[in-house]
Formats: sequence, structure tokens, C-alpha cells
Amino acid sequence: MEKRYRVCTVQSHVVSGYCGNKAATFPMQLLGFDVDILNTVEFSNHTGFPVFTGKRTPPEEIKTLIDGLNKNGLTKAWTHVLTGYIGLPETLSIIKNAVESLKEQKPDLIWVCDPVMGDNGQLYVPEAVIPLYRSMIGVADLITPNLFEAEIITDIKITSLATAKQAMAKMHYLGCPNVLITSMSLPAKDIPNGLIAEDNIMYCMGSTLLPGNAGVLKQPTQFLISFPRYSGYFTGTGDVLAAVLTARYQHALDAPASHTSETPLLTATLAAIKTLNAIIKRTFDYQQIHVSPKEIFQINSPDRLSRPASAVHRCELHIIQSKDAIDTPPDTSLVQYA
Ligand code: PLP
Ligand code: PXL
Repeated sequence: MEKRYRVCTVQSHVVSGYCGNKAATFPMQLLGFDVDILNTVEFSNHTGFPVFTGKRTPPEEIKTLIDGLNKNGLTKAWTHVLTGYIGLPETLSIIKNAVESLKEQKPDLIWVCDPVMGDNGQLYVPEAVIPLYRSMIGVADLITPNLFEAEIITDIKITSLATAKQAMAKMHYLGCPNVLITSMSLPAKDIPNGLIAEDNIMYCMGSTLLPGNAGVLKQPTQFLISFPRYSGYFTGTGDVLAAVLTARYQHALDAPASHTSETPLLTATLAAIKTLNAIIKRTFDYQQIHVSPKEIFQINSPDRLSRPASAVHRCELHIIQSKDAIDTPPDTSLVQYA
């Protein structure tokens, strides 16, 4: 019988556009998952617009919803939990406790945790969230920090391949068996042979260290993948990546790559990046025609009020239009160093 998967996704909701749960739901449904949606905020639109209205869900409301689900036994139906932007430390604690207690009943529940805290040196959650994430990483099966988040979690400044590897080791030490740093740049001297070193290229780095191996000092299995960086304005890319990765990771566990020693994390990451790349490329092509360079410049301004809302709107990710690329990742060759 075909296996059934049901994921609870805990992230933002926006009425208009695609980030958080709005970006994660359709791809996971398309990839065969039933999706239970828990919204941590309900905003008019993403926060890159000049204005956003709405509210965060108070932590006690999240607790009430989980209590209701528990009473009907509905949380037991979850095979996966995906968490993204949560924001409030109290909510994060509630989610951590819920996942921990579910895992006691159901040890094979998979938690994919995107520890959303900030980007490009800027923290957009209260500082109290930082130690909480550190303490919960040992409960997660797969974490997807961006470069800044990996630095905050590990207290290691990542400026090279060596420091990236140290940070990976620390996140394994904190207890997470699978880590994917979703986007980073590297100094040219560190780029392995065969990988492209150019300004418009970024890297993601993955590492797997299964807990059983830790005691025998086994080396983690690591990989580095390069992908093109497009000069436009994109919001929700990290959310799509984590969602597609969640589904693809399960698919990789169900059908392990038999011909190679490829880890499920690598198989899943290759598929997820091919899909995300196609979504970004399609969005980029649209922006090239419909958003002027001046508007892109204005949108990237730190002063949100000077951003033209209509242009920000024209930058939304083309997720629905990319359903073919979600279903079947395009056969683009990704340069990969393992
Ligand atoms: N991964 C890929 C393949 C991307 O193209 C991008 C954005 O362009 C990201 C990840 C973004 O990751 P994050 O938003 O987590 O920094
Ligand atoms: O994509 C991350 C994200 C999550 N939630 C909200 C956002 C964004 C990005 O702008 O605005 C509300």
C-alpha cells in the first residue's frame, strides 16, 4: 500500500502573495503530502511591502489549537512537522514541547526546522529565540539555516570552507543529524576543483552525521552545491526550499539512491534546488519584462516606504506557474562536490 504522509507546517500566513505557509503548502501538496496548516502570523502581505497589517497569533492561541488537535488525536496523524518563521519565544517553546512529546509516542516523526532568525547580518526575531533554537536543534531531524543563522547558532563566523565545516560539526554536536546551510558565498581559494567561482554563484552545503556514528568518531558525509544567483527581488525562496526539501527527503528515504553512496539529504537537496532554481528563473524572467531596473533598485532600498507596492507585488514568486518543475525537477546539471 502506498505510504501516506501528513505534515503540519508552522509558519506565517499572508493574505496576498507567497511566503511562509502560502509558499510551502502548494509544493508539499503537489508532492503528495496532506498539509495541516498552523499560522504563526496573519498578515496582509509579506514584510517587504511598504505597509503590512495584521497580527501575530498569540502563543496561547497556538496552544489552544494544539490542545484541540491532541484531544481528537489529530496530531498523531502527523508524519512530519515543518517549522519556519515563528518569531515569539513562547510560541517556539510550545512547538518544541509538542514535537518532543509527539516524538516520544512516534519516534519516526520527522521535524524539519528552518531556524528563521534573520538574514544578511540582521536579526528579525527577539534575542531570546537564539538560545531556544540552540536547545531544540537536538530534537530536529533536519535543519536549514541560512549563513547568518548558522553563524548565530554556532557562534562561529563562517568565512571559509574550513569554518563552514566547523559550524556543521557544531550543529551535529548540538544533536541534529542533517544540516543544510541553504546559501553562502565562499572565498575563491576555497572553491573545490570543478565548482564554479563567480560573483553570480552561491553555494549550499549539507552534512549528515547519524547519531549512532557519533560515538565512533565517524566523519560526517558532506557536500557542496553551486547554483546561480539572480539579480532581482525574491521573497519566500527559503520557505519553498524547506518545503520541497521536506517532501523530497522523505521520497529519498523511501527510494534510496542504490547506485551511489548518495545520502538522502544530498538526493533531496539536488531535487529541491533544481525546483527552486526553476521557480526563481521563471520569476526572474517575468521581472526582467515587468519590473524596471529602477523599481528593483527602489525595492531593495532599506526605506520600505520608498518601495513601490505595485512593483513589489510584481516580484512575487511564480510558484503555481512552476507546478511542472515542482512535480519533476528540471534536469539542469548542478555542479556538486561531495
Ligand atoms: N537555495 C537556493 C537554490 C536559492 O536559489 C536561494 C535563493 O536564491 C536560496 C536557497 C535562499 O535561501 P535562504 O533564503 O534560506 O537564504
Ligand atoms: O519568507 C520569510 C517570511 C516569513 N514571514 C513573513 C515574511 C517573510 C518574508 O518577507 O514577510 C511574514
